[in-house]
Amino acid sequence: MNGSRIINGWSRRLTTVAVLVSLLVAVLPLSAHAALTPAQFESCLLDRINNDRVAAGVAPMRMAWDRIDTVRWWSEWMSQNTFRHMTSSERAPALPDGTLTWGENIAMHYYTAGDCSYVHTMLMNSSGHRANILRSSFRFAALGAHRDSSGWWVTEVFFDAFGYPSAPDPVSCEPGRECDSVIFQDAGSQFTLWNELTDGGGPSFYFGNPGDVSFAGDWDCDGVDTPGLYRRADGYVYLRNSNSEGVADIRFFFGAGGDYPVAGDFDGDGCDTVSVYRPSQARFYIINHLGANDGGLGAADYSFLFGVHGDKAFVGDFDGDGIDTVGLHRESTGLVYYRNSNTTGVADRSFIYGEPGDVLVAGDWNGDGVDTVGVFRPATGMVYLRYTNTAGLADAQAFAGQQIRMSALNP
Ligand SMILES: [Ca+2]
Ligand SMILES: [Ca+2]
Ligand SMILES: [Ca+2]
Ligand SMILES: [Ca+2]
Repeated sequence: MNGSRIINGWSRRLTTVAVLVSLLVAVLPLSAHAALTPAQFESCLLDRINNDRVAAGVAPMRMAWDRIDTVRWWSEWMSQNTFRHMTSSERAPALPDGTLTWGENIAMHYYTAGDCSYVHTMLMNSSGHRANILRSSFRFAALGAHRDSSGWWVTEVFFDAFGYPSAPDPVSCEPGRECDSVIFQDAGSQFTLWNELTDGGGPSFYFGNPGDVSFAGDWDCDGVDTPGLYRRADGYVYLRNSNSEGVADIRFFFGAGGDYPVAGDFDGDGCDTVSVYRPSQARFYIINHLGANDGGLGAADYSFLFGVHGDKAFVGDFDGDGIDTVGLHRESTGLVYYRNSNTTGVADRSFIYGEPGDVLVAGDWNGDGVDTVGVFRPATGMVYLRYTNTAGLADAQAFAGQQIRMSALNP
């Protein structure tokens, strides 16, 4: 640790909130190791922190995934401005309602490669930072890392809060049930499979182009859901029959420019097909077969009016009768409403779920045969699942990182 340097360290105590903040900077020579991503660096820090806590007889901390964006932002802010602690208003988004106690470490390390060990060891060798890392009253850690040409900038906020987290982590599906999994699409059109939202990211593969709107379904009726894409500019549909890298197995066009794709089993024959919602008309166009060979599908089997211009369409079996029907989500307010038949009429149910900007899908998260809502929140990378189609807190949550779209995958 030659060259490490403590710039400042201080602590103060408020009546209800313990505040422990420390700053640290170190200089080390560069090496040829490959650089980690910020997410890898943060996970590395959590591992080191928890190894040291367990060795000291203290319970490990859990990552506060829904608070990560604030500490990452702060690390980036320091890299562009100056090395200092957050003010209380800057820190506020990192601390949930009901915060009982918290502490903050910041560090800068002039070492752009290797893993997080140098930064963590430097912090552990400083009494104030070490006390924060090992404090038994802290149960959660929001760890944010940012790398620039000079090195790694790190912000660690530790806390405990009453009523946090608001939702438990998802648990594996109960024996004898079949629960939906999910597949994520990122901005580069890379797909990542998750097994029941519990494995933190399974196989990844590229499919389609950035900008394609993804969904999932069982195109060949073999019981396995796989991705599909809709190119909204020209109405082209690209379907893949396996969850692996490769070109589309099925290509055709349906709908018109600007349509929004929906996929599901609208006639209950066990095969999913691709239909569209035309926002300009607030009309769904449903068709129960797929096209082929770059051809057009022709007219829809039927169409019906539903919803309000600008709302985003989703599909699910909300009453468990084996037939998928349509719903709409108003991203500006979180309003969710759906029908249990593919016909014009008022919504069979409506409620508010999630926050503005959330991306909504429906899936059978708990394996009871009924599809319910889940949202992906791009701003924080969090997924929130609800086991009933009602307003309320999430029944489970997970962290998916930088994705743009989530689709439910039947097992
Ligand atoms: Ca299939
Ligand atoms: Ca069908
Ligand atoms: Ca149904
Ligand atoms: Ca369910």
